[in-house]
Amino acid sequence: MGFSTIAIHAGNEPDTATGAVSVPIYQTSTYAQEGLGKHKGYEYARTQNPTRSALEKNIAALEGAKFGYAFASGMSATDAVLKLVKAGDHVLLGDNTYGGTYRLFARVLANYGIEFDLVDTTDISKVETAFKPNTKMVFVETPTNPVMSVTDLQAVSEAAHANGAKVVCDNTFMSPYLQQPLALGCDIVVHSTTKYLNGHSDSVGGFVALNDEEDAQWIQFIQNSVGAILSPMDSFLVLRGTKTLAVRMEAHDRNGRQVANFLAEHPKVLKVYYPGLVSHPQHELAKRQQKGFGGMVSFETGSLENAKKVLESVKLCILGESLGGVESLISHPATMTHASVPVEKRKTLGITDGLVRISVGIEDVEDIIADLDQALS
Ligand code: P1T
Repeated sequence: MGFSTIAIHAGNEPDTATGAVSVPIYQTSTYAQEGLGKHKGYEYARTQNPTRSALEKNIAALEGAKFGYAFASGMSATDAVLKLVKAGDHVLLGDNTYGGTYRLFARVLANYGIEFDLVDTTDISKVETAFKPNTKMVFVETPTNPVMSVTDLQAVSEAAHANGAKVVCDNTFMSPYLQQPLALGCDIVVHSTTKYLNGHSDSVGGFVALNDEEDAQWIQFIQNSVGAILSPMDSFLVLRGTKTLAVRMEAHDRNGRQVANFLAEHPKVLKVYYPGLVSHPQHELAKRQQKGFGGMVSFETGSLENAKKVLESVKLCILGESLGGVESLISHPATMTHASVPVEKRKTLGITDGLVRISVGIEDVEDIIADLDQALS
């Protein structure tokens, strides 16, 4: 079956009690049991909820995964995956990730004995030499937030497996419509469903998709034991969102390309970060690995003053954190999403004070471009 058919039907069977076509929001904390140990498979809503189960089947199917688990946020999904490693284990972390992911490693997991090193995963030779005897996991984001670096997932997976490590890919920027990490050899996919999967800027959530049964059982155990579950209402919202994922991603991709081209030719823009531009260092890899380039575009304005002018002059684009919604959002990575990354590290990655990031929405692209044009001038 094709992607959209799976998106609309996987997990979305009509309700057995009423025939409701849309999966009901099972807003309950517990379930009546017929007798001791006799129940319909649902005991307590942290452990099982039918709305969440429907979403879990849905996104797992979209990622081509056997198992999927929905969490309260992207960060809690990542945290659950990091519970596959133990104190004394070592993780290779891509040197550019969402600031919150870096913060989780540097400020939280480090306190629990999880060692990590940052590595430029766009250069496979750097990955190959970074393994240590205790390396158990490689965690990458591709394309990265916010400088859009692209990692060869197949090459990283081969290197990791040769060294006895698992590969986790944060697929938030692409969504399963534009990139399928498990098919490229990765072991685990994580998402912030807050972004494209939900797509309407009205829910915070996360997801873990994987094929290994033993790891899946542990993730499920963590989901229940720690309890950072996605609520029934949010599960419903994301399930509603994924039905239109394909059409939304096509529109984000179309608009993203046009906005990137416009910015690349603008005299006030010093540099544009977008894998769809032939000038992007991993353009050929992105063409091969992704079905499109998506709607995330970053650009360099030269200074904090210039960035501030653009960010405060836009009228249609909304100044705010997050991404992946139908509306265009504009942000300042250095002071917003990546403020927790040390300033020296930010500089080497290109996360300067002049960097502006746009999550290109699915409005009429002429209106987005006109807004950016007036803000830049
Ligand atoms: O916000 P949350 O749902 O917990 O997801 C965290 C997260 C994980 N991975 C990536 C690639 C992300 O971009 C994010 C969250 N990012 C933003 C809020 C942002 O504006 O970049």
